Amino acid sequence: MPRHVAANPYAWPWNGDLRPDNTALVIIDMQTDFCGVGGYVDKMGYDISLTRAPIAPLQTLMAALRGAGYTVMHTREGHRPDLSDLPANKRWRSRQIGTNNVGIGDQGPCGRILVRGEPGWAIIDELAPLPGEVIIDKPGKGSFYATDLELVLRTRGISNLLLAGITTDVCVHTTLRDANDRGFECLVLSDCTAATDHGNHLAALKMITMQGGVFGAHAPSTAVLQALAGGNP
Ligand code: C5J
Repeated sequence: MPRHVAANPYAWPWNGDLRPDNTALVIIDMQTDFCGVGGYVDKMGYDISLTRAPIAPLQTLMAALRGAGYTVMHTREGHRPDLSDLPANKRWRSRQIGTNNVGIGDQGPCGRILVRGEPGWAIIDELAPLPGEVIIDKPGKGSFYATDLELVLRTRGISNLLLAGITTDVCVHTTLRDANDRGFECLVLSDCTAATDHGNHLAALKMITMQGGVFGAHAPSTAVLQALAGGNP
């Protein structure tokens, strides 16, 4: 019996094959550095109420998906403490915005910015991974680059990805595009993602809808909950 999520621009997934054992929720970079007080995004001067907006809907969705036996995975953007995996241009650019020439790898209110093991790099308590859930540590914006994400997904037989987290226009979109090119069927969750600029969030969602769903589809988390409850055959 096929099962779909009511999504834009098509009922997702394309083949109606939505099951707990072939579908994963991937929550991207819900770290203090991106959505916490004193973190990297806050330090750059952006409004963290935008990047915190996905927290509440994600809590509801995570509970439902975990309860139904779906895989829940997490990513963290961050660099080795010796910064040997931090490209010089990434560090330089990150120092151009905000105050005091402070950027990635430098000391901030939450420890060294986007450095593995520091307080700001941690996933926020509200969305803490459960024991046993996969966490992917990534040095770049995409979740596939220099990680074992693809191997983990293929090993588990996962073909459908529900993408959530921040930011819609950067790490979520890079992951979406890379996943799509690898043949994964992707749904971006419009209320469980956010950007540092709301216009960018909306534009990033709109891009997905071009060419019949060039990267997949998007939908609010309520549509996923409805599908789990048995709606939308
Ligand atoms: C950024 C991310 N925006 N997680 N990272 O630098 O989107």
